[in-house]
Amino acid sequence: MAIQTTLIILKPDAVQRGLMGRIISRFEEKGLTVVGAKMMLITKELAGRHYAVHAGRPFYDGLVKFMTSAPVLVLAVRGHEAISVCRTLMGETNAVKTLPGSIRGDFSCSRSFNLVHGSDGEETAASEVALFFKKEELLDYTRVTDAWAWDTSSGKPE
Ligand code: IDP
Ligand code: MG
Repeated sequence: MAIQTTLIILKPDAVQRGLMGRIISRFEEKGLTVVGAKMMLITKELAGRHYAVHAGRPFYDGLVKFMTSAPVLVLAVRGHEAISVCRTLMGETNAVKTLPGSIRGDFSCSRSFNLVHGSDGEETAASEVALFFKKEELLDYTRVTDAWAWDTSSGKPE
């Protein structure tokens, strides 16, 4: 169990549909902290590096086109078990099938325009955060509510 930092991208559909605030609130309300944030237009080159694992898949060209088509909001999100907590908050990739209660389940009904990206493991989180943020762009701070967001009485977060 650990404090982790993960990369979240509010995709072009989230920005265009005016859902940035509501999606950020989901992460904040869960007890996670935004430690980095920037709006940007992702270049084709950056999209290719970020989604290299999907190169050659049938949906790859459409995915790169989508992700480079309009501004995104890139976030570094930190907290107890942040990687899996964020994936659960996001819901499954195919928003048509995923349950209401998740970000994708509540706000999307598309398999490709599914509003958010979130790192899927410790290694990808580290490399994706480094791909989008310089070290000095990540703020190392605690929120006053952290003491009540998880239990540290045993010496490790629970
Ligand atoms: P994830 O975003 O839930 O981790 P991945 O499998 O890593 O899902 O796929 C990356 C992104 O590619 C998805 O979020 C979605 O936007 C798009 N995508 C994945 N599978 C499909 C598909 O079968 N058709 C169209 N787009 C897809
Ligand atoms: Mg993925």
